[in-house]
Amino acid sequence: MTELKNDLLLRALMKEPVPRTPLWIMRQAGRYLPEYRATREQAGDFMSLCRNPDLACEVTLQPLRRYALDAAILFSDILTVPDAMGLGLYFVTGEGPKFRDPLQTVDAIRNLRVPDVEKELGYVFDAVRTIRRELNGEVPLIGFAGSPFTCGTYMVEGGSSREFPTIKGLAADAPEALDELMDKVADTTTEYLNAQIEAGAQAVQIFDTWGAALEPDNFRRFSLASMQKIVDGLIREKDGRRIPVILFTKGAGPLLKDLADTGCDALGVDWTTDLEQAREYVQDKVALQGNLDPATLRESPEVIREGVARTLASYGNGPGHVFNLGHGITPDIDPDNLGVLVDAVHEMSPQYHT
Ligand code: 1CP
Repeated sequence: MTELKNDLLLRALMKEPVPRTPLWIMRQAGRYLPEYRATREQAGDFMSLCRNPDLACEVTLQPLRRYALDAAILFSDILTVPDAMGLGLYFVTGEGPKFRDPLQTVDAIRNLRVPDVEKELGYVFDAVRTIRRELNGEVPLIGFAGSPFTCGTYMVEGGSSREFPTIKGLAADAPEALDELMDKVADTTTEYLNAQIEAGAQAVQIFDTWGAALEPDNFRRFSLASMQKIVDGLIREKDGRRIPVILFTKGAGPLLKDLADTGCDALGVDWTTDLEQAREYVQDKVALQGNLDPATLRESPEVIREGVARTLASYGNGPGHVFNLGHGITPDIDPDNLGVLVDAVHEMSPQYHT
């Protein structure tokens, strides 16, 4: 294996000392970049892009050519897992992801099978191997999956949702069926992430975008418990290095306390919780990643720099911070504005690591 030239991300995720705060950006490969839109066009559509290891590698590397980022993140989607479970993922332009066969009954959940991950998702592991080879040790590669609850919302509702009527109905009327769904997706996801790690992912993040839409007790029963099951089943060391696990529940707030007790290495934090407060919640048990509001990137360079300064100051001194946005970068952002943010993190963060 090639020696890693920049391991700042892995060190920060382990709360080891670093000379400056490392950074990557959620959704760093995506529609705000003209070169991404051109490659997607070349692929034909989004899923064809995900299924083509060379083109998925190309879009993974695009943001690294523009910006001094400290990690690459695999280009794929969280919904490849439900797709592999037989639900038939497709995309409608302007409407986002949809499933041809959503899980509309308790029987459909009972009949759901844990798939052969190598067979159904081999294209993802091929992409991971291709990206690792092309990265040539410049920065680490982050693998990822969705949380079972977040994937479950799309599997049950059949697409994006704001109110989650069907899955909340299951939580109220048939909670054992929802437990069973969470278990099956957790088992599939554990195998899926372990196969990404075997293929070369050097850290993994679980995206729990919708878990905090539940009441706290239901968050713990369905979303937290299923992420705990995954954390317990993951490969945590490979080639003599720890494989850090990051959990990102959007809007977690005080639930960060519960998330810190799962045995993960780091937690993503969104902008509705100050990092100073988040540090208190987790009692320095884990590293923290975040948390500038992505809306800041629509503002002037001065406002962006102020946002970076505030975020770094909010975490304060010492190791254990990975700079990121509090959620994904949106398609309307001017790529130059992300450059302002990246330069500001490089310039302003060393003072917190003396
Ligand atoms: O038009 C296009 O090109 C498709 C847009 C797109 C992109 C660029 C989708 C469809 N997925 C992706 C890539 C993607 N999705 C990544 C790539 C790696 C990166 O650079 O970060 C990742 C990590 C995701 C994760 C993802 N997909 C999440 C969790 C994170 C989050 O942002 O909340 C969710 C909820 C999805 C579902 C999904 N896939 C695509 C869209 C537009 C959505 C969101 C739909 C919704 O809001 O309900």
